[in-house]
Amino acid sequence: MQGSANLNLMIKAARKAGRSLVKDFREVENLQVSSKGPGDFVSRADREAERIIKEELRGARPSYGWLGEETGEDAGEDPTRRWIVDPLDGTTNFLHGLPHWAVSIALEHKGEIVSGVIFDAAKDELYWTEKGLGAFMNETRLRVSGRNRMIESIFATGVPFGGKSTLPATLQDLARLMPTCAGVRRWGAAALDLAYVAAGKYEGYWERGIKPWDVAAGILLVKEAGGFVVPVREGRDIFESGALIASNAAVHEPLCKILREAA
Ligand code: LIP
Repeated sequence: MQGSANLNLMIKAARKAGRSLVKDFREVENLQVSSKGPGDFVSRADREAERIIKEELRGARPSYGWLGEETGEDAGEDPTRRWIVDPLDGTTNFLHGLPHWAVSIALEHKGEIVSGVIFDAAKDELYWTEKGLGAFMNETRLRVSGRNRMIESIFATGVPFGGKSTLPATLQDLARLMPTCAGVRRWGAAALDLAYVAAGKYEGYWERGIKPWDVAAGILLVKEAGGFVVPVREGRDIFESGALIASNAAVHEPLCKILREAA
């Protein structure tokens, strides 16, 4: 399947940043035993990955805008297009030597995500999508799962940490949802949670208090794999509210009902 020139550019940037992160990840494992831990080292690895991506993308498309987790927002001459980038989604996993993190890059055009790449470099799994073209992992086409019974379904979420205000609502979500399903996972990388919904591994994912760069590429991936992505509160903008529900078609309604009643 042939993607656009922009998609190829995004894949190139994600692979290049991924290589740099894999090299640093090996080092992180050695730093766990030091009393200071690998915190500063990981911050540098994260910033370096964003630098690499920015150099690749802005070098080729200097007029596009930019929204990156590390370097923030920069409008660009072309107000209709911007890159939305998380160079290292799953930073806490990376910091603790857990191989579950990814590079996430999306391209937005006139307010709509048109291409997305999520690269799980530790597992060499490249998720990619383009509007109207479908969703893929490496060469394999992705489809959301067909499971339609809540009690057989597995869901993923992110549980707020470090005193975030969204914790009580998430605990309510868990209390209402867990008795109805086969389990809830909290793996710590939103981009991969969405990729796993697209790949039919999870039936759904939701999170409150999430940032655009964590989910921009994954939202399109789920939609292009035949799933649904909606804000937790109807009518809200996902990026502004930072709260979303993504799922296969079959459990979409019961999942939304539970999560919308919780808070
Ligand atoms: C993290 C997410 C994680 C979520 C955290 C955080 P980071 O992104 O992917 O799943 O629960 O709130 O946003 O900070 O590792 O890029």
